[in-house]
Amino acid sequence: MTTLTPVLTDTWDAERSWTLETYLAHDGYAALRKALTMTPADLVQTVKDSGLRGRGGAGFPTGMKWGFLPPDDGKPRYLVVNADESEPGTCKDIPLMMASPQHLVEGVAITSVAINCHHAFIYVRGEVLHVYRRLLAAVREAYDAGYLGKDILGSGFDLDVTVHAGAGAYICGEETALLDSLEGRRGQPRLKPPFPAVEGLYARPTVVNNVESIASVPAIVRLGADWFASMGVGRSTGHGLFSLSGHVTRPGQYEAPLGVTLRELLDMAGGVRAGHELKFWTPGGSSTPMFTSAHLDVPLDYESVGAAKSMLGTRALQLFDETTCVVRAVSRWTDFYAHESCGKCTPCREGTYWMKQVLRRIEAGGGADGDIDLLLDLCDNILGRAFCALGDGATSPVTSSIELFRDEYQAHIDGHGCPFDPAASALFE
Ligand code: L3W
Repeated sequence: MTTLTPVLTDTWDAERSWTLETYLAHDGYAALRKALTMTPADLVQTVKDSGLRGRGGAGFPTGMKWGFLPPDDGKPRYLVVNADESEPGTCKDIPLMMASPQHLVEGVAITSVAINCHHAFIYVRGEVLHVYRRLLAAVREAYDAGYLGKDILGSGFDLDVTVHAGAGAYICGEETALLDSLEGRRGQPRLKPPFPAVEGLYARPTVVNNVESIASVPAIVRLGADWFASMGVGRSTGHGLFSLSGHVTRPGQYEAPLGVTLRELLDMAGGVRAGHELKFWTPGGSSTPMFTSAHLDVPLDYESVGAAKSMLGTRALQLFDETTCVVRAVSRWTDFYAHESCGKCTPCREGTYWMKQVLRRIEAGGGADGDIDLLLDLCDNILGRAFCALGDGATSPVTSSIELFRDEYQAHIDGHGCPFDPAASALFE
């Protein structure tokens, strides 16, 4: 039986868990002290050996990304933390930053030592003013205690950290759009390559990592790469936050080894809401193809979820029971993507708009024969043709729901309306 692995969540139940005082009482900053005795190369190797993969959705190996930085030429290089969490269902970084922001601040300091960067940025989503304020307070506490600023802990290493609030755009979670936004421009994705590791913020080498990735670094340095790599399965090492939401008895964050199954997580979360059955769920946010109750035992690691034709993404497990209309759910997600498309490329800008129109009319009872194939054709014209991952992500709920629930789409068309009572589901307006 899988049990929880409280590392990032270890202090969340403590009184004033977000303070430096609480963090220090739980081995806080022991890892930074250790890191300052190590060479940058050893630090990068430790993270490579741990097998840590980016926790922001793509699962790219973190240590390898750090290793892509060109040789140090003495000019600025930057660390940018992507704290622009906005994917529907994704809700791990914001609670982490609220409950224990010092995990992130210490991770920023250690990563900066590893890549020899002296100015790091935390780019936080604009709408979450309370998170921005908490981060500002955490960074201030760390400066006052000598963990940031000039001559950190007498090591001779200087580090400034800037917390920057965006203006509330999903596209700014795409790393290059984030960099444009941070530079003061309208956030739109840049062509890659060059990757940020080579030419990023202010055209300088830049590491962009997700909040949870960076917050995972202190424990890896303190407890060792082997400790981290002993958890998980295969190339999906370690543990992570699994966010359960929707029709579940005890929604919330469950920190568990990669490879845990939804069935095991549901055992800990009290199951699907009483008297109901699981109908569909997302393994990693709305842009990952949906699963059904047939996937309860798929190990939630990158490879197993991929083999089951989805993506682990951000481990945002949104659960929907049999009262939920899948067309309605997909229609709401598509509204989101159409609204958040930055407009830079035609397939995404026009395609998400048209998907929204077709889904809305099917849902409202005005769907025509051929509309399901029209949706699939629209997806075909977006997938692989959009400038960044937003367009591809927008097609996932549509194509996967049609594959799994085509009859339900057809029932809306044949019955000239939705057969579900939205009040019974009570998740969508
Ligand atoms: C240097 C190379 N660097 C790749 C770096 C690259 C990036 C990372 C991963 O999208 C996914 C997306 C969402 N030299 C490199 C290199 N890199 N090759 O590796 O890159 P990539 O392109 O695989 O992914 P991405 O563009 O970062 C992220 C999915 O995550 N997702 C996202 C959810 C949304 C949030 C949120 O709300 N904040 O996380 C969920 O599934 O669809 O596929 O750093 O530079 N040769």
